[in-house]
Amino acid sequence: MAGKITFTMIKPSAFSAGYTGKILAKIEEGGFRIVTMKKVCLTREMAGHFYEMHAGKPFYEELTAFMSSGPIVAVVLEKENAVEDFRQYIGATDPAKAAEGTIRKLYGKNMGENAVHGSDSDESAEREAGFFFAFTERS
Ligand code: 3AN
Repeated sequence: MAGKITFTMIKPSAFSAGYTGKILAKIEEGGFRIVTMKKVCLTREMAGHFYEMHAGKPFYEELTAFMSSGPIVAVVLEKENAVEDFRQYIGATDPAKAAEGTIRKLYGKNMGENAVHGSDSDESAEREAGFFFAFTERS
């Protein structure tokens, strides 16, 4: 079943804690199809480009330092209503405020180290998927 896409990253803290398998299993249990994925070590510059809409915000330097501190897993997901459903599924940005059972509640530590990224719109999902993957890798 073809659906819309969203993009997620398993963040360095979750990857280094060994949560990648559990998080991917939970994502699939939620009905999201893994379209493509890869492990990547972002440079500070790459992280800066990915989060460029946040440039100038108080947490930007900390965020880009963190996201380039170790490997991440970049994943394109497909599902009907993918962006909105995935944001519901992962929970609030702050793991302390995330609903019980959500990925950020289960595996997040704080606002920055919140286990996973989730696109905030269809346009962001396309941009973010395109940041990591060529169109030919997305089938
Ligand atoms: P979300 O990922 O839930 O859409 P955004 O877009 O507001 O959240 O923020 C992007 C990323 O920046 C978040 N995933 C989070 O890791 C980080 N972030 C947001 N707000 C803060 C903050 N106040 N302190 C530290 N990191 C933050």
